[in-house]
Amino acid sequence: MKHEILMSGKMYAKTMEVLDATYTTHKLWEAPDQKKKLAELAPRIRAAAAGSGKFDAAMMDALPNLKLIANFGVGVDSIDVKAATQRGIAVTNTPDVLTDEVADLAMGLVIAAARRMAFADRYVRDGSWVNKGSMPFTRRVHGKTLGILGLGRIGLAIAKRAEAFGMPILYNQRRKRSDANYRYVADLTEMAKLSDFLMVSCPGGPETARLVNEKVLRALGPDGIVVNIARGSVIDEPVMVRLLKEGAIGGAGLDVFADEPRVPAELLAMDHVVLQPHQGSATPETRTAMGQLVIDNLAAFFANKPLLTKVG
Ligand code: 8YV
Repeated sequence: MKHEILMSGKMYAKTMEVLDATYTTHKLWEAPDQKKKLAELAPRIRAAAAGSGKFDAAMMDALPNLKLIANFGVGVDSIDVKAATQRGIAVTNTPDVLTDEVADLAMGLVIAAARRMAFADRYVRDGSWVNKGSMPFTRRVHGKTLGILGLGRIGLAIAKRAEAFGMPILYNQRRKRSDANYRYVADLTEMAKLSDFLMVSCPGGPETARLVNEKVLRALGPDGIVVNIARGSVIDEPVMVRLLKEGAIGGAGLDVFADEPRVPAELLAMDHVVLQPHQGSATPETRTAMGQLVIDNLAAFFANKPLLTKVG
């Protein structure tokens, strides 16, 4: 007999196909009354696969036999991990397999924002090149200083790429790494002041909420560019929008937003920002590998084997 699992949110379609073939899956987003559905499933659900959307303490309380939440994604900020730990529920994520994919997009955003590639593309398409001549000059990337907020797996992969562009690298996080040869700057505002590009690559969640505030952004300055491939919550978004509008910061490359998929209307009208629909890990290779970790963690759980990528 197949085990039953709860799926709290959608994930990569091919991963869902495998889960559907392996388990009796209950897709919460398809239930007209989710509370009722959870109550009905409560006695039987021991494991859940989490895709987009929240997994909060109330959902955990509704599932007293839940022992595992296997998250599709490295960031677990949509799951109340503390509440899970208190209830003896393990949480797994999908680290490493997406690191290089996200780092590629991060460097792409550095270049796209500095060289205004999205604006330039529109400039060609709308006939401006023909009608107005050359477009305005943009900003240099190589040799400019990159300040990385969060030198974790993804931050390190970005640093490695930036080195190839001859960029001096600074980083800020709670603690200095003993294994990294980049300059640690203990104060984020100070790092922003020293940087041409501020790269946000730290985890989301309450601990980093609006860490990139007005003071930090003003320190980055009118020639500075902020790039975010982490979570929209890390930047004070309304403040960033205002400072971009005022020219107090020079530009932005953003893959993530505070209230996805909604993006502030003011950003849509700006030529000095490049916007992406949270696609950092979105290639078939990487999404397949992320899905495999969800599949393998669930399989390990039901086989009473150690989980592969447990958080915390
Ligand atoms: C998303 C991500 O999880 O891994 C993460 O933390 O942000 C992404 O890979 C992905 O969009 C799945 O919904």
